Amino acid sequence: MKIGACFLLALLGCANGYKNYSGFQLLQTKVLTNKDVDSISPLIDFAELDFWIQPRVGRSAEILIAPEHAAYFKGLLNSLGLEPRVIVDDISVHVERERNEIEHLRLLEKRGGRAPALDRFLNFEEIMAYVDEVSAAFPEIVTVIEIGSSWEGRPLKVVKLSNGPGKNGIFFDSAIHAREWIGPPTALFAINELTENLANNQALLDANDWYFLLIANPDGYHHSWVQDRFWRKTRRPNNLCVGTDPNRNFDQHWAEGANLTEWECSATYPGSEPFSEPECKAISDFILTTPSITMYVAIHSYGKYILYPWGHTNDLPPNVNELDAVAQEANAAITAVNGTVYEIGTTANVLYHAFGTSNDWAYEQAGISLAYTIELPGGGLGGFNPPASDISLVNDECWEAYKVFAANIPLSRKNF
Ligand code: 0X9
Ligand code: ZN
Repeated sequence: MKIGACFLLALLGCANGYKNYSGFQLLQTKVLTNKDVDSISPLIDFAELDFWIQPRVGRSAEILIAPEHAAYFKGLLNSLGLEPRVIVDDISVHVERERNEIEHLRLLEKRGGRAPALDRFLNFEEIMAYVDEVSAAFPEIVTVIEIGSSWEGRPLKVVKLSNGPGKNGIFFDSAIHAREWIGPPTALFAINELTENLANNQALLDANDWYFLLIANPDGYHHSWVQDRFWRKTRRPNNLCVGTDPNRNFDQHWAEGANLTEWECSATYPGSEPFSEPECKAISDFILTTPSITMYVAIHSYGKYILYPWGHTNDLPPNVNELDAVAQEANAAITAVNGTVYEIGTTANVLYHAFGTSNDWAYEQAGISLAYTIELPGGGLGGFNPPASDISLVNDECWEAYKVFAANIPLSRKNF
């Protein structure tokens, strides 16, 4: 049995259960023109290519590629005139650095109090343990609402912070994309500010309720810790491959524009039908049955963007002026911390077309007129694993932005 398991792991290219990323390269294209974006776009859904930065005019795309496919795809990109160059020669070096750093910080840590470790990344169990601790320590403020379970049976826990009835609320989803580890720390930081540090933040809780779904994709998040650092999707098996992109699985212009040829194995596979993923269905049910939530923020990485609808069209949404004004205010608050500047605009205009996202679903289907996606900074050379030393600045910046969002919570839902 043991030998069989080891043999299987070896076949899968795993050492100690970890997916082996040695020799995986991060490629960067030249700055893309309109025509370049058209010629690279058909490659987006190729299972062999993991786009870390999607193609867009005036930017370079970044693509992770396995060693066995590198020569072919570099040739292909070159033949399209996209001038790929290797910006990270061996991404496994970064994965190992990160793993060692986490172990090192864990050893140094002497946890006694309730405050979460805010200076390193926390795994799913550590985050759930903190959720239990904080709700036990602040029962008059913190309620944990289990809104459902993941495919593998992990709980989807929403932390609700409230000091009285009758208030409107802001909802955050984070780590819906498993590998985007920089999101949950910013939500943990906010929870800590509203509990341990409430004396300095009382007005924020007097004004409204706060809801945090810290890990919206628990199976994927767990998988990204124990097996494949760059896992993005859920873990429900399909016919050919495992996982659906939960941020393509919401029932809003679902699967429009999806590439049918590289369907199930693509990083942005939208699932067999809208809400095929229990994680997405649970979010939708919870939001629809909690009408006091009138603001939605999806926390992602990486790229330093504050995005708002639409993703499915380049048209502007009805209340674009209001959406933009609050985003500008949030960006100004971020910039005031340390000079960091985020880019602002609609997903389709600033980034790329995206269908079936939680952000646009909340806006159109739930009538949440202020609904955003914040793409937090990348870091180091491999964008999804910034060093732990970056966490504190990102937390400080995000906290300022989250306060601006909360200060602008609409009074009610709206259907345009
Ligand atoms: O592609 C995505 O789902 C998000 N980017 S990421 O690199 N984190 O995967 C952007 C989606 C933003 N758009 C909307 N939510 N509308
Ligand atoms: Zn994401």
